[in-house]
Amino acid sequence: MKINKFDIETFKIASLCRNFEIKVFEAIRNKKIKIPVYLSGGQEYISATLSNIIKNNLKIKPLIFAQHRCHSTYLSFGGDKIKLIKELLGIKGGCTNSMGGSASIHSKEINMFGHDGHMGTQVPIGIGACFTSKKPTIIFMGDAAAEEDYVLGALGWASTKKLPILFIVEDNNLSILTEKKIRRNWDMHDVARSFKMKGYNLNDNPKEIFKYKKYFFKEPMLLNINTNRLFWHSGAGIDDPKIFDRFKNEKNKIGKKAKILDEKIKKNIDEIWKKQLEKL
Ligand SMILES: Cc1ncc(C[n+]2csc(CCOP(=O)(O)OP(=O)(O)O)c2C)c(N)n1
Ligand SMILES: [Mg+2]
Repeated sequence: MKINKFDIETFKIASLCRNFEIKVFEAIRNKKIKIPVYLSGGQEYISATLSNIIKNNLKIKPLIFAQHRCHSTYLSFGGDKIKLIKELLGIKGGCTNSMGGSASIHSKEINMFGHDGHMGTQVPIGIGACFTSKKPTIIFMGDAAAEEDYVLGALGWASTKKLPILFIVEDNNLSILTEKKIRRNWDMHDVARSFKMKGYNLNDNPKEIFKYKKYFFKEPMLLNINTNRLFWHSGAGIDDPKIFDRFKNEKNKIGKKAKILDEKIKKNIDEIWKKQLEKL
């Protein structure tokens, strides 16, 4: 594979997210974090690729609406690492005033709106924000949240009004532990198309995601991106240690350069965490 600047930049963002989540994993195990936590490890290539395209390539600062599994979204789009650590540890100065916790990461700096805990509500709320402001907007939802009635109705409105929204379904095939095939016999990209908007089904390979860049924020579009959740739905545990890991795959593809970068990023994250943990 030919490695270019885009691959390296995306890797750097993903490495930040992965190494951060590994520290969160440890902090939950060591009982330093005492609140419910939703780890995004395994899924970080989605937000890393999108932020690299949107922030660095298109130079757009969209409104961001995410769901509960949102650490990687926040970090990828430039959220302050220390503020997130403080938020998770419950120390003063957290990104959501140390009151939102893992599931409701909020940040004025990056235009990210904290989630209210009802899965899928970020979709109608984000659509409303875009409808009134007309600002480019990115809305993330889980594959289960996509099944909520209010999500589907709101998608129709976004299509009718041709709003500049990028809908991202982070499809880890799971609603807590229930697989998609047990829950439904339809696909989200087909639903989007039935609402007369662009809808595609792809995996979290950065090269795949990049193909759709030309449509970003020109009109409503939904990308159903298949990925894998490495850790438990909530808390620190591993369901299937053999599951495909996009991050490791990309790291191996890039080779030595990725290993060096990853080490450096890991060291930096470890130091930042150490400092904050000492405050407890
Ligand atoms: C309206 C509503 N129903 C049920 C729940 C309980 N619940 C929390 S997370 C979750 C599964 C979410 O799955 P998905 O949207 O695919 O996101 P993922 O956890 O896979 O990232 C459920 C059922 C909830 N928070 N809100
Ligand atoms: Mg899911």
